[in-house]
Amino acid sequence: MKELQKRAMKVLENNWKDGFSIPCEALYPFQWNWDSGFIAIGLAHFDMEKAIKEMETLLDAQWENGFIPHIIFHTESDSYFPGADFHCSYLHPSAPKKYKSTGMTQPPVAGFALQELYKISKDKENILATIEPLLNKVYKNHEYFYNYRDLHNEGLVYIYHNWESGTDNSPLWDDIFSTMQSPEFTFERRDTTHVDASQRPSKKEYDHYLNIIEIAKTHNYSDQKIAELSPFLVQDPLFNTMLIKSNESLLELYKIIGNHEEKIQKLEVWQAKSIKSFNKKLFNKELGAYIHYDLRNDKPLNYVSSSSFTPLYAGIPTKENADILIKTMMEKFGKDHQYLCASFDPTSERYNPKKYWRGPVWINVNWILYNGMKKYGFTEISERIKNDSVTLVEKFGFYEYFDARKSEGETGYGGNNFSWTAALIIDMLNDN
Ligand code: 9WN
Repeated sequence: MKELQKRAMKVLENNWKDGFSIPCEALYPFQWNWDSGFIAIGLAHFDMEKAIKEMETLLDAQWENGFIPHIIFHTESDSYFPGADFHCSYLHPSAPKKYKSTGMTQPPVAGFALQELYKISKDKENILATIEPLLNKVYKNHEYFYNYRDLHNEGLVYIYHNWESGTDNSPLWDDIFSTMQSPEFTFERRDTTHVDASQRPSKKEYDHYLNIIEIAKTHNYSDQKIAELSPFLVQDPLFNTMLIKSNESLLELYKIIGNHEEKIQKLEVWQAKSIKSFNKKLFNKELGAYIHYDLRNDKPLNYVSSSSFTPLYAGIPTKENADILIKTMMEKFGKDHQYLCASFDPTSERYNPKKYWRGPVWINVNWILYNGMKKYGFTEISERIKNDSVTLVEKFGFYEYFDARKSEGETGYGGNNFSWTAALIIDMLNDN
């Protein structure tokens, strides 16, 4: 076994907290939704029991209406803001009494994460029996999305907060925040006590983040009211790709298990509608990339980010558009002096190579792109993205994010000993 894999396993072992993993010490001391899915994939390579437990714990926090929160506050900790007392998920009538959580979600990775567990497992029969009840919860979650988050019944679901995107302070959101008059909140940041402020969002941005939550809380996190009133309402290609890929995983697994005809039919209808609208509404030919759509202000957000290429992972683009995507990526993000793949267009004025989602490379997005490129047969580039990911981690450690400029990189950024970085490096090292 490679030395790097051993080190990655150690990171995951240290971040395991009795039933779930934290993304990293101090900076993120609770369970995060999409982190858990990625972490479970890494755990599955050496401890399937923990991988399953990670998913069970996440899905146990599901609400009665199918919603799965973005953070589950299993323990008390004051090293993170905003905590359970700010989010007040209990305001929503469907929230369980058992857990404190946020009232927002994150990209729905649970479906494909469970399929990865199935693929990695050596005992196919047993794992299917174990994950079947979990798949049913994921199905219920997708039902929630299509029932409550698909405003125009077009198969594209919205997010109502930038934290739901997972790409929290992307320059994409600048346009939306400029339409908001958020009050100045008084609060104590915790993230900047763990990480240099130059690598984190600004106070002004946090005011917007808190403002959107306050609006949702005023209406007890009602989906209907949020759709009506939230200043942030976006159809995000990364988020919808995760949903479509997870639909596909549910379909494939239900077909193997058998006796799920009704669900299969529903999934096929969702899938066809989603993919059609996705290509029609979110592909921008001039930019050669998928873009985000601002539903609140009814306009496309015409920027290229690493999210623009993720639809490859769910087989959404035609072969022709896949070629266009790769061309755009290589021209803007893939020069010899760059590691793939910066999180935002390096040729844009808004690009900041050190700040969080405004430019740095993230290993979870690289993993999504790696698998997407492989699917379409872009072997050379998929190998490059895998090698770039491994090189960054070997050089700097298991950081949360990295500088895409080869000449500038002296260290990784954000949290260190970061779980999904470790987990997905393990998965890529084991994929030949
Ligand atoms: C808010 C945990 C999470 C990731 C997100 C990443 C960051 C949180 C924060 O950390 O967001 O959810 O406080 O900055 O942006 O993608 O899930 O690792």
